[in-house]
Amino acid sequence: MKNNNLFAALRSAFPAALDSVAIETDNGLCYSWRDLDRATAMMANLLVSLKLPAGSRIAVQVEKSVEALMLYLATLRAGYVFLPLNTAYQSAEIDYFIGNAEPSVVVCAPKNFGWVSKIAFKVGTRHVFTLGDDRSGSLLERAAQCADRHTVAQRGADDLAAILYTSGTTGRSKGAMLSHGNMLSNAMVLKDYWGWKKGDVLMHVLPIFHVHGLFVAVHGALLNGSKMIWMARFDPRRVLEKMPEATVFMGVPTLYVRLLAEPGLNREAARHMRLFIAGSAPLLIETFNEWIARTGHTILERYGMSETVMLTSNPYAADPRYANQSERRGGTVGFPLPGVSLRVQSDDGRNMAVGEVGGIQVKGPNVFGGYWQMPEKTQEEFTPDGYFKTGDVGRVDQDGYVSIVGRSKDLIISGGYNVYPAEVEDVINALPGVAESAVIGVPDADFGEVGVAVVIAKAGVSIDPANILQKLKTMLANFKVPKRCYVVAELPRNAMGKVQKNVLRTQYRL
Ligand code: MCA
Ligand code: AMP
Repeated sequence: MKNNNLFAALRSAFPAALDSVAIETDNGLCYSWRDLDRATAMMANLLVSLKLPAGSRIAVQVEKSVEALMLYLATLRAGYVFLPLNTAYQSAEIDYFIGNAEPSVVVCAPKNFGWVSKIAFKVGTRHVFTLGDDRSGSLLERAAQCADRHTVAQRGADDLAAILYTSGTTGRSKGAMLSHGNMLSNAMVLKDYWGWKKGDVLMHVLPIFHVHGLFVAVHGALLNGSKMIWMARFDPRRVLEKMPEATVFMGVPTLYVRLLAEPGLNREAARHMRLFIAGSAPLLIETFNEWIARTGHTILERYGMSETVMLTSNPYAADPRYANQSERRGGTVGFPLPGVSLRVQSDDGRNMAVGEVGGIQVKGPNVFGGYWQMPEKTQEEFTPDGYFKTGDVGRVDQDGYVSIVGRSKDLIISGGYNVYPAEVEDVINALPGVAESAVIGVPDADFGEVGVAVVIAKAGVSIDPANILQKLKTMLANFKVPKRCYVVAELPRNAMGKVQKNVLRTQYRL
């Protein structure tokens, strides 16, 4: 019987020369393909030895490291469900995710063991391990005692492989359930569509707790048997230094903006590169054009979501199979990927004509199965004929290029991270002295968009905006904390009493 475990496909793409370098870290460590195979086998055997129930979630909040990547691969290999958590999340956020997902295993940074284990034990998690970014911690100590051979667990295409939490416009975060089939089908399409070839080297600079860094980048390189140059954090100078050794780079628009600020970014620096890919947030046309002028390369922009992995992409090159798809067009996210059906509909369910703006809906083997333990929410997000409503607003032009022009969901995308104003407003509104608040996104040269909080104090109370921001930093992941806060007498409202965020956006843009 065919094994649809995503790890089985990634493992079978390892090159025959298992002792060649698979990952080179920024501080000079080299991991071979054999190291990846053995270490993931040891970690998988550790998980198996815990005799976890089928479908157990392995929740992980650790700094980026090759061992953290191995833990992801080992979780797939053993057939459990990976649940990555942003390192910026604070205890209240972790408390919610762990409470909601009820993981059997939690892995955290050694310095966080005290508070994370308390949260985990409270919900009945039996195993809490630690993993540092310097190969320290109990996970590796325990895995070192396990055998380095492991038969990949048999999994079906529909079996759950990962849960990614994404916030919502109302209520709490939802766990998007992605199957082995969702991720493998998407990775195989991208391998072909982006022309991955022998000798490609990926420069990996993104965090590994979201779709972009963990799935799109890692699956792309592994499925092609390609080496990765692994950087724990994005440093534009370091990227430039290593660029001559790489051929593929993936980044959110902020990374391109920061690279453009480096005088050393020029044609010479990028001469070995084959492909620059951008996504997770809108790439400004100015950035797209400046990149061409400075490097001679045209950034390939693509579009995806946690719920769907990748949906559309600009073309890599003229391909006779996709007749009109040759040029990468700035300001567009390209074409629906092979296998993805994409349509644009009005709110009342009418298909929009070419060029008309409406809600983007998608269907395909990459689209998730639903939100973890939220069947009603899942149903709300799908149309009766099975299309997923992305919440993005866009159009398809006469050549078939998709453009995203806005969002029907109240969402701020800051430096590639999603921030839901409703979540931040809830936290602000619960602070002493606050009557209500509105959080809006305003344009920002570095992060694309940043949050601004506009707050109304309770009658007779005086509140200090700096104090509010200070408090939020202890309660929310740092990227969710608004960059500015204003205390005002009233919020603009429409006739229905709804806060007019458009008015605020104009008023508070710098
Ligand atoms: C850091 N800060 C931010 C952000 N990042 N503020 C707003 N938005 C951000 N994204 C703030 C911190 O709170 C801190 O503020 C200060 O900046 C410095 O923090 P530091 O961690 O040093 O920042 P950095 O290292 O410069 O990080 C910027 C970054 C990072 C490299 C752009 O945000 C990043 O890696 N973004 C990529 C996100 C990503 O991978 N998204 C993919 C999602 P203070 O000093 O006041 O505390 S997957 C997805 O969206 C879909 C599926 C898709 O299509 O890919
Ligand atoms: P997330 O759920 O964190 O994975 O974020 C998904 C959202 O990011 C999408 O619904 C879009 O709003 C946005 N997004 C991703 N790629 C792009 C892009 N290339 N252009 C504009 N928005 C994008």
